[in-house]
Amino acid sequence: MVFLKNCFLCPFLVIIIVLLFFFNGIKASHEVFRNLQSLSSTNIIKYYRTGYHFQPPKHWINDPNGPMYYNGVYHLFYQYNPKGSVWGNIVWAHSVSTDLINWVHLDHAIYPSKEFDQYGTWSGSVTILPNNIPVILYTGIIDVNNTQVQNYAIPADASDPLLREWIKPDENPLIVADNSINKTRFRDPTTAWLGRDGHWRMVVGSARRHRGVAILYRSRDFLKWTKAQHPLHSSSKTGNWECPDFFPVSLNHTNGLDTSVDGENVKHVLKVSLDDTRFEYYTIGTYDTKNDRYIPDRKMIDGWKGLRLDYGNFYASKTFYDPSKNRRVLWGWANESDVVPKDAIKKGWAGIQAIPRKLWLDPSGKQLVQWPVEELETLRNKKVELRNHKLNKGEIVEVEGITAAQADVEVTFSFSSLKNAEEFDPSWAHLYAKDVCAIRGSAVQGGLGPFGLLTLASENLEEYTPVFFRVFKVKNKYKVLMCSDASRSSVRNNPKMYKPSFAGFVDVDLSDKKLSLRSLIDHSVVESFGAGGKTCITSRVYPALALFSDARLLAFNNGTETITIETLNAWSMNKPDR
Ligand SMILES: *[C@@H]1O[C@H](CO)[C@@H](O)[C@H](O)[C@H]1NC(C)=O
Ligand SMILES: *[C@@H]1O[C@H](CO)[C@@H](O)[C@H](O)[C@H]1NC(C)=O
Ligand SMILES: *[C@@H]1O[C@H](CO)[C@@H](O)[C@H](O)[C@H]1NC(C)=O
Ligand SMILES: *[C@@H]1O[C@H](CO)[C@@H](O)[C@H](O)[C@H]1NC(C)=O
Ligand SMILES: *[C@H]1O[C@@H](CO)[C@H](O)[C@@H](O)[C@@H]1NC(C)=O
Repeated sequence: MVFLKNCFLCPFLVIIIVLLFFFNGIKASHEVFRNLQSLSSTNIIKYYRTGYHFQPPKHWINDPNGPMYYNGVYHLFYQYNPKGSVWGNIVWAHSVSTDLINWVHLDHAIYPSKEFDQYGTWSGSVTILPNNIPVILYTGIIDVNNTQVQNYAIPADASDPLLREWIKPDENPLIVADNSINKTRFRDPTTAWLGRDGHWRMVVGSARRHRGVAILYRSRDFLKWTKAQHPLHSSSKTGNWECPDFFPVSLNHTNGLDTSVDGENVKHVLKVSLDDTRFEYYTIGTYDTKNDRYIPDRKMIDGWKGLRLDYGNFYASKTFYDPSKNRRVLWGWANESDVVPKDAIKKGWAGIQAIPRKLWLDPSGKQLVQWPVEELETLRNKKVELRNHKLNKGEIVEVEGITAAQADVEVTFSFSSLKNAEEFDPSWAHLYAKDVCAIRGSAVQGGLGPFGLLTLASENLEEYTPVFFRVFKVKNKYKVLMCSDASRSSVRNNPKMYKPSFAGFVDVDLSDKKLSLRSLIDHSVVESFGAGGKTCITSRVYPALALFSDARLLAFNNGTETITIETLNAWSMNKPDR
């Protein structure tokens, strides 16, 4: 083997083998730290805790599970370690709300207790049956080898308005992997949908070698499930699919559709979380109900370069249909990125849920659009604004008079010409947007842009997280890059800290010469929505100086084209009452 003769990788292989030996854990989607997972911290570090994002009082959280609206109450379950702040001991924690903003934390809904889940109660979904009974489908781990099965749970008392207690009937497990399925890659059942033939369908995430697969099951009674001959969909070289989400969207309007809706002017979306990249991708396509197959539209990229719900720190997301407001709502997990495990123990908590977002199909049919749920606006407090403020090259303006560490800001920028747009270097054609952002950051002066916001900035700009646009010329067209760049977000000198230059391209018509941006800033998270929610980026950042009242918010322009802030509205954000 040529590879061994000239083995520059060998030192790394040795390190990997040593690491595998040390952690000796099951390689699932999580790093496993057996010695740390039940270590609780006595003091909770406050300064990176968020003010208005979803977080339990302490310990580790990951995937949102089974979100639903039921009899007037929103339910959010989520993967939770009741004993510590790294992944482990996972249960389904349970919180309820009437407005998606104020949450009450209840007892855990599901936790390992039976043969069919004693080694773990992993992610899943809720389906509300026609008799108005919500049923949870979730993945149970049945042995030390990480063997995965699909189970169900039902409310002990469906008339309890909070659905506090859940039971796991004896028919479990509902589904075990047959021989064609890798038992350790068989998880995260979706919400089920009802076909015209009266049979339920749902998919489970999996992989056949390096091909990601959404295995399809059918059932008449929700208890006996049969594997379909073909998966709903699969895609080569994408690795293991986690947390699949399959749902219809309407071409007519921005309202959401119940998961079983199909017919005229309905498209379907398949979203998967890729274990290999730890990012999520989706395609838009057609659900061929006759053959029970999903077919992505021709121009969709079905892999690592595809569309993403969020180009930042956002994973294991899941949508649900909210009949009370006719919308489809998206939840997603934003992990910590400061962590070496030791830090997590010290901090006493890890992980947040991103602000729930309404999600719909762009009229072009080419992408989804997302916007924070309107309820968030009830937390807006003191408002400040800027109107028609010009920014020449190198100029900045501070947005004064708000709590810049806990704020919501919406801004529309305009410019008078596109002629200053820089050429898009042809050698970047194969790069990801984030790589272009790393090369052309906010400090690299340009033509049309970079311009945008400087969030969580310290007094003398020693640290800041810029969220900005940069417009490039490609032949006769324009390409808009949106960045949320954590590379200067903290002066903390921890070489292990993850400070990515997250970015996505924005498919937007520039004929009105405007670009809009909204950022939700909350101590250690900046969640941004470009061009009305066409491109979304969540960054987790850990400033050392820009804490509480020392944080500042500014707008900047570093391009030769003068930029006008047409309108900028910024609000201090209240903490929810609970
Ligand atoms: C786990 O895997 C090992 C090695 O393949 C095997 O010897 C053992 O019997 C398995 N344990 C269970 C509970 O399946
Ligand atoms: C099954 O999945 C595990 C990861 O969960 C992987 O290590 C293993 O190689 C897979 N087995 C086969 C036969 O593909
Ligand atoms: C979209 O509009 C058409 C024509 O009005 C109607 O037939 C169809 O049911 C609508 N579809 C959805 C999903 O609202
Ligand atoms: C704008 O560019 C100048 C020159 O490169 C740089 O010093 C400054 O930090 C940049 N501003 C921002 C906000 O990055
Ligand atoms: C979040 O944390 C960073 C830094 O540790 C990792 O690089 C990411 O892979 C991780 N994201 C997920 C979804 O686990």
